[in-house]
Amino acid sequence: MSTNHTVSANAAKYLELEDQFGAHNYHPLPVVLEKGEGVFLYDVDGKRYYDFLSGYSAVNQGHCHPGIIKTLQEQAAKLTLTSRAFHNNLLGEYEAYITKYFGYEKVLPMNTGVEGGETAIKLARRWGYNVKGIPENKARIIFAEGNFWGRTLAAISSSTDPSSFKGFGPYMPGFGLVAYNDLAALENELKDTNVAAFMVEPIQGEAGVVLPDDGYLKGVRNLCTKYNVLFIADEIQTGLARTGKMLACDHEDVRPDILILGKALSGGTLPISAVLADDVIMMQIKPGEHGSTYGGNPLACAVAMKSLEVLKSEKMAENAEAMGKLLRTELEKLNSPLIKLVRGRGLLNAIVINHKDPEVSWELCLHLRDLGLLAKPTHGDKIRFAPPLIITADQIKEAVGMIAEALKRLS
Ligand code: IF1
Repeated sequence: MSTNHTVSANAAKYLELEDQFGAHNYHPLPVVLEKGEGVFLYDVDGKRYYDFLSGYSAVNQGHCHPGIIKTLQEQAAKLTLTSRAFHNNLLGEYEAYITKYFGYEKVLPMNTGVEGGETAIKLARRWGYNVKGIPENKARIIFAEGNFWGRTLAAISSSTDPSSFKGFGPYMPGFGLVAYNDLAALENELKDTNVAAFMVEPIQGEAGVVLPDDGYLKGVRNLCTKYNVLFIADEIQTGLARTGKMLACDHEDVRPDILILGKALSGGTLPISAVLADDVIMMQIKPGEHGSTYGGNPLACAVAMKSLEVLKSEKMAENAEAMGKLLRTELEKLNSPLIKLVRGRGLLNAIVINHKDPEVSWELCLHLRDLGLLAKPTHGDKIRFAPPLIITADQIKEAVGMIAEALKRLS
């Protein structure tokens, strides 16, 4: 049964505006949404969908979480931005809250995830020169092949995906690459005394939810300690309860030297990121050497504290662990010839489609849309299934029923 590739006449109006007036820097699934509530999204024609992307893990707490929205509305009516030229009554409270929450001495508040990555790299280079004694302008940062941490010129300079970096050179010097999940190769790189840090995602999201072997993170931690290299964990997508623990690093009880958070730090309401580290690293940056207009604004402080609070009070990590297990079990029980494998941790999951034609994954997502579930392929043959962490067992089962029907319609 072929899918309906088009949208309603009502929805088409919105696409035409985007097509005429917006940059064509995305290829979205043809659906036009106007309302979000919990695990559901509603399109302009009132049709309901399960959200199985969660804004790429920015909406862990569910769309328009009532407590987060209430906090947002109240603070927005009071004070939204002072700039860091002046103090405000929420920044210190938020800094104390988040540093205690994750067990670090200091936090540097930013906005987008990629700004968090840039901040972490600047901190690592500065620590490399001031503390490790790397010669000026010789600091190297190592990244894992298959990484994704954003779209800035520094971020694409570390990318192995041509669609990220091609045609945007020249690239940032002082960056190196190492195979993901390969401790021997990593040790080889870290022997270079000019290496200041190794920045890595505990699970590679964009690469298609790629999990390293058990023990990899522990190995990274030990090697970084052995060679006096900073371990930077990019938990922008894996953090904040997504993988069934508060941080993906918690699955191996490892503590990164620099922790980067973003996305769900605001429950999907506004861009908030944070870089956490101890004084020996954070105090290498002096007043006026780094920051941003909106970094640490009072609205973000209020929203971030509430977003962090509800993760714990509503036991979202525990639910992600249980519902993730159920989702993977139910998907495997389908025994679909089109599913090569199911992988994930907590509610960060993906299926690998057993078909080399990337069109098949796209078709499957169109069938899923028609059936009332939104997901999107990544890198051709993987489809990420990452619903909000408040999803229930009955909802998981209903969603898997839709996935089963969509697979049937494909074959
Ligand atoms: C888009 C991808 C995911 C991230 C990790 C840093 C950032 C991201 C591990 C930067 C952002 C987003 C970007 C977003 C889609 C989404 C994405 F498909 F682009 F690659 F999740 F896998 N570290 N990922 O995943 O954070 O600056 O975007 O706040 O449309 O570009 P950001």
